[in-house]
Amino acid sequence: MSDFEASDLRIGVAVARFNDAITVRLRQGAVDALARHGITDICEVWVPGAFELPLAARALLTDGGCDAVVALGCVIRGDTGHYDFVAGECASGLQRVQLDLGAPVVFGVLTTENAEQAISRASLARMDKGGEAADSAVEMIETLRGIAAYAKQASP
Ligand code: INI
Repeated sequence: MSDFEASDLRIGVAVARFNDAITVRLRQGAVDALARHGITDICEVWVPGAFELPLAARALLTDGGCDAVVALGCVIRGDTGHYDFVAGECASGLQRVQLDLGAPVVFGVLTTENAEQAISRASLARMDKGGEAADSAVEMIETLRGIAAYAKQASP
């Protein structure tokens, strides 16, 4: 972990209810990781499914005043014929929000073949993808602020 002071950040955590046995674990991993960074200002919202995450992420950045958003969801291929639409639109929507607004929106959405893979990725004791997503959000804020500081110092 770097010495970046993260404790004054406001982080949005958007969680999809679909497959909530998995997404509650992703959410716990993310909240625990944010606490390790000293972050207490967390704006948490729940949405019906992964498809709704981009709109929630956008609102958290524009209306919610968040510095970054951790978007958490779980799309399991076996569950749906429209897996590719849900997963693909979620990913491209989140990417679009972060590029349009210039603020980090982290893709903490599991896209798996089956429930076993999802359980393993969400498990705090195993892959902890929720915690990884939260760490990525903090790292990207630090990176963007570093670039802004460099640009300011480099300009005449
Ligand atoms: N949403 C998910 O988050 N994961 C899924 O696996 C999923 N499946 O299987 O369909 C899913 N569907 C709901 C979707 O995200 C929307 O909430 C719904 O279509 C309403 O817009």
